[in-house]
Amino acid sequence: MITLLDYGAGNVRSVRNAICKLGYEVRDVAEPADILRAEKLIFPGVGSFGSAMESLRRQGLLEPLREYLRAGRPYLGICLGLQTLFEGSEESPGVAGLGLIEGRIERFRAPGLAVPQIGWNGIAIRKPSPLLAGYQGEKLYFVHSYRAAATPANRDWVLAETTYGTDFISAVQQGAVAACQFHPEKSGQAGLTVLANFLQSRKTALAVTERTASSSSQASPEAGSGSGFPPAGTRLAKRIIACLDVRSNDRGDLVVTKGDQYDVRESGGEVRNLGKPVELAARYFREGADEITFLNITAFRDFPLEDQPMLEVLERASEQVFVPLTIGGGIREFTDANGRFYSALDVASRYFRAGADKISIGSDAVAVVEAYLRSGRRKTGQSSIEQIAYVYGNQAVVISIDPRRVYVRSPEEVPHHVITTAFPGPNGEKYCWYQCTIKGGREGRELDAATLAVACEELGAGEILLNCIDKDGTNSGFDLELIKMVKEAVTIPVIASSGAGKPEHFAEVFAATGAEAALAAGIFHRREVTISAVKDHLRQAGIEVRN
Ligand code: 1PR
Repeated sequence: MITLLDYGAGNVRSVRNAICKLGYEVRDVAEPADILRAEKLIFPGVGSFGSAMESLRRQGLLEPLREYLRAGRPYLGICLGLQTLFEGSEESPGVAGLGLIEGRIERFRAPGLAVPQIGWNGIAIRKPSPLLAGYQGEKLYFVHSYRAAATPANRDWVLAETTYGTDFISAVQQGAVAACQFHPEKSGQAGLTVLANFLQSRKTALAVTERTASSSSQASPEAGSGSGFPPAGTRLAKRIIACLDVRSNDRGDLVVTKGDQYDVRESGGEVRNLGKPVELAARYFREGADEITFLNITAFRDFPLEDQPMLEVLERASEQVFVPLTIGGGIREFTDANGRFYSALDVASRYFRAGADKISIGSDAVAVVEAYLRSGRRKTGQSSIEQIAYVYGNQAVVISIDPRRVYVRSPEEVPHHVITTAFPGPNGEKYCWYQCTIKGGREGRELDAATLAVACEELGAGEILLNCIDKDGTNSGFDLELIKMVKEAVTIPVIASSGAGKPEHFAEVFAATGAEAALAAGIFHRREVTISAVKDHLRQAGIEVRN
């Protein structure tokens, strides 16, 4: 029996699913005394440092948790569950942490470094531990903007370090108390092994002497850092994402479909059917996708909370898929037929509870940014982006952009972000801008993709999913000009999407634009190219990928 400390902030379903998959039962902390009754406690923190500490305090959980930790009883903190063990965080000045480990959490800061760190990175192991038994040097999944640094004062706690701009602590352990910055529940088989090691360990058996695992780093032992450890030397991988566009066909069955420039109907008028959503997601997990995205492409018409089949798809997929799941479509406020109001946060919360790790906002982001720009960039805290980022963290909010190329004769012709293009327009135009659209490309707006991306970052979005209607389904390669323009405009990670036709296109987009991830749909659904063929090619091209 495992006790899960879910203080109500968000998605702990992934952790719950992973524990169940490993054959254990989960009990929730319902009252403060449950903490001291726990045999083993898992704390998967969600949201900000301040909101996590405040929730613990409000619910009377802080003191029992401190007592549990002081007694050195079996504990596994995940992500924020590691950070809260420290004294405080730059994220929430003035808020005290649990104070078990000396040091303060600070934001990632380095020129050109995309923040949050989202994706798969290695770990350099600093001491032997049964928590990492069977670990073979695989990359693990991280998603965070803040990190702890190793110092002489906390050195004894450090179990592993990872490099992202700088070296940071990716796992800590003393006796039966352990925590990791990566998400074992989302790190594929390697992560499940770490979790199983914790679940199987006898009460205090995490403190152990023999060497159990090897380092995944290319550390050079002679170089030193302030903490006395050699450089971790790990590298973040470029992510390969499989995307499933989902909608009902004319018989009402939910299918994975795929369009050509967003047109998903065959010439006979039928919605193209490329498979069942859960089966396909499970296949991509097995085949090595680093992430899976579901886009409910007609959700702008219907209210997604009435779309039970879509929620079921997510629930069932999250029981089988142990890499991050993103879901998009219809995330906006809504009033139902009975006059009941739902905020965009309500809709997103339902998706998170059903198993999403991130949500993606398309049409509503355009409306939010139009209002934001009209107001002279005044933040109200009320928009979907701000509200969801506040509760679930910036990294949980992805903005899906559906731009279309518009040619112009000169940059002065429109009040938008115009670029010079190497692919002149039908009348020889040498310039173009990228127009944002809503409702799956059905309606163009007077807003360009770069301006939208920058405004969304200001409002708290954590990542950009950059589609391109002109390129979608063409297999002709990504729109490098578009992706480079947006990548240069923002500091959050950018996922390149639309147009992948062969492995070379992935190497090209990473080399030419610096995008953090690349997404494809058609070539994977039709089995024209496998995910492993893409990764083999990237590896040969010297681009870091997850095995
Ligand atoms: O506007 O918040 O309700 O969200 C709707 C979501 O649905 C948006 O993310 C939007 O991109 C998506 N969407 C709407 N209509 C379509 C359509 O295809 N008719 N799909 C659609 C977007 C683009 C990618 C696609 C890549 C890769 N499809 O998802 O997977 O272009 O394709 P490829 O590799 O085959 O070229 P809201």
